[in-house]
Amino acid sequence: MAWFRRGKDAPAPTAEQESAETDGATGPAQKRGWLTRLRDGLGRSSSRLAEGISGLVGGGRRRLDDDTLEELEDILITADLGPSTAARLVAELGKRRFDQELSEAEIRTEFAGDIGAILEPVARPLAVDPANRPHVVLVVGVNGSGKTTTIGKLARNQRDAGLTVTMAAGDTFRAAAIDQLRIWAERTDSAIVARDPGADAAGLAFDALKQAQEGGCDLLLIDTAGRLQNKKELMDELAKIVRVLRKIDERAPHDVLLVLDATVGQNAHSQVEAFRDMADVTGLIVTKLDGTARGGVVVSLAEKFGLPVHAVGVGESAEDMRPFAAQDYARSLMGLAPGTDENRDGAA
Ligand SMILES: Nc1nc2c(ncn2[C@@H]2O[C@H](COP(=O)(O)OP(=O)(O)OP(=O)(O)O)[C@@H](O)[C@H]2O)c(=O)[nH]1
Ligand SMILES: [Mg+2]
Repeated sequence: MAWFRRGKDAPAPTAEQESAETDGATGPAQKRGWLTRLRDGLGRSSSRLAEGISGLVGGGRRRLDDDTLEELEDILITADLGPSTAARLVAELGKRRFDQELSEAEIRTEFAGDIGAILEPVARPLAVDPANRPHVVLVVGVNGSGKTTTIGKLARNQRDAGLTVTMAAGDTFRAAAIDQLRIWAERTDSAIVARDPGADAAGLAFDALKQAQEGGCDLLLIDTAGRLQNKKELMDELAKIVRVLRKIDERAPHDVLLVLDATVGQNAHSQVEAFRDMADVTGLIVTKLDGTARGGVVVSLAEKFGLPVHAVGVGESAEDMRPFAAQDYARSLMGLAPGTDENRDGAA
């Protein structure tokens, strides 16, 4: 089942469709529902927060005075929620519950509610519109952030939804990068457009769009080389890729996805700034949340930039990425069982 919406007005999946997804899976790993994956993936972040809060409150209750609020603010910062988001969360908690005696679980529930509210406006599944034929997605980010793997995951989901996918091996710097994409193309039964290492990336993107158009392909996913945001030449190359695509279709790329590695924590902010200026980033995908206690970074990104967060990655396999759902994320981050989340897509 698709977790990418096929169009902005596509209906949410039914409960039957959702359970069919897990029922159809084979290995034990696939059978674990998405919510379990998300909760497990955010385990490091949620234990850091839970341990911090329980260390402060103990097994009983604690009065919410200024000192307690200050300590809670520090705990939120340790999970990379960032100073401004942490201050906002604590101020809101103080407004509602100042001087009351709260248990550890109540504090986590209060924070989860406010975090969910911050995330709600940015939790938007990517809307692939097959009417664009192809819908063009340019994938950008620094070295090793998870771009190529993300393309594989997106392709898997779209193929499962019955869309045809072409991948463009726009990381022309390394032969290994082209091979890595080729493997994902084979695994997902996608077409691939590649050239020899050293070829011009913009020229390749141009050819790939032409081919995808001629072949009537639904979705074109363009991989790019990882680049440090301060290397002007490489950043200029991204702008060139966009210019060249627009010669064929002035609305392309329909999406520019910035892939961020959550393990870098607050450094993700400077990456957003640099890539947004250079390539008109339209949305974010945050990966490697399973390898870090910095899961709060998604909340601080949401608060600061307001860019759509389309999906999060909690592992290396094709099943480890789903659309971003605000309440699920907020509750998992706070180590709570899932509540209801209207934006959930493909939850098990
Ligand atoms: N644990 C975990 N690993 C991930 C995730 N996403 C990607 N990876 C791993 O991170 C490493 C880098 O991923 P790539 O997809 O190659 O990253 P990239 O951005 O394409 O890298 P460059 O092309 O070198 O810039 C690989 O070993 C992936 O398997 C994730 O969500 N969780
Ligand atoms: Mg890559």
